[in-house]
Amino acid sequence: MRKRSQALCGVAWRRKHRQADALQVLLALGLLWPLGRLNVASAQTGIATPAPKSEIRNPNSPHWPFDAAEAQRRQKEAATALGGQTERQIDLGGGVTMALVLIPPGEFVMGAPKDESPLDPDESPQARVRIERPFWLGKCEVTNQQYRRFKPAHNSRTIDTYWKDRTGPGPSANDDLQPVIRISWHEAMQFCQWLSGKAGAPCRLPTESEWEYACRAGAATPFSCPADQLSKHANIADKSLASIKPWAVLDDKQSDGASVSAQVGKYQPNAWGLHDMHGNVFEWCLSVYKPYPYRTDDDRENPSAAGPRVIRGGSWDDLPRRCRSAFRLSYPPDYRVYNVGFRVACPAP
Ligand SMILES: [Ca+2]
Ligand SMILES: [Ca+2]
Repeated sequence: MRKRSQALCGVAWRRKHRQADALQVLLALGLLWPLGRLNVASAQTGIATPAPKSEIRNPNSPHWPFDAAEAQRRQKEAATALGGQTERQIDLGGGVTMALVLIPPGEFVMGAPKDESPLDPDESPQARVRIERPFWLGKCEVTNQQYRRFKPAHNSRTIDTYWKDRTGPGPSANDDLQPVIRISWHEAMQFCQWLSGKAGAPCRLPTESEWEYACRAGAATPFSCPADQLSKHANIADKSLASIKPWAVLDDKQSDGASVSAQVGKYQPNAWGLHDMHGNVFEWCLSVYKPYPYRTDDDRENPSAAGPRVIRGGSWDDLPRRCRSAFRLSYPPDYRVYNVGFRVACPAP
């Protein structure tokens, strides 16, 4: 049973990657010009904010990795330098707020080391990436309630269940405190543009490097927590999933108590106070999906560049390997996906 599950997982993973690979080939051949035109159009409407430059050097760093105590020391030091706290709230109106935490500047080694197991081919070679400036990042994924302050009619719907003895709507994904899903990359960027007016600063999606740096919080290991404690830190495809998908590929050693997306912030945070970076829902990043080593001089952090956009972190429907800090996947920016949401980033003053 376990072997069969692993085999099925491999098939599913390859299927999704074939999709991305095929898309890249079509883009390279210039056969998907409407997709590129969509991106240009979004730039013309001014919804995007340019990402900061990251410096890339050799894939080793004397400042990396660091432990949780050092992560918190650096975070407090950055907050003190800005004359404030490590956490702030944005008022979205209607009694709804959004919490952001301060991510200190620093450098890290991005991607998976060759001895990480499991490992996917697009996670290496690694690169040394420097985050030059502190930035604010959503403490949690954006919720349905928060997103509906921007688009009141949005409905994340249900996770429908269809099999031999059951057809119809399954568990809700539309509760106020569940993460918003079924929103495209363009819509996530439009939310960030709307949020900029509330925050008094230009908000956007995190770049892929910012996302991984924040997710790791100093840890060079597959997860920011010990692998044997993952179910305390993340909602993944644990044995709960069998209640809605009897055929599901799941990890029956994990027991996180949630069959679909959970209310944000229910699981333990990483050292910088970020919840659900591993699991719950995948998260759109600003960056175009391109091969490693990660670099910033090839337009991948350009919000108006064409190409599929990166998603990170895995979801309630994914095995631990897809919830790792280094795991990468992508979708075209106009896709609305049942297990993909986002969190926001704002530059610190
Ligand atoms: Ca779960
Ligand atoms: Ca997540």
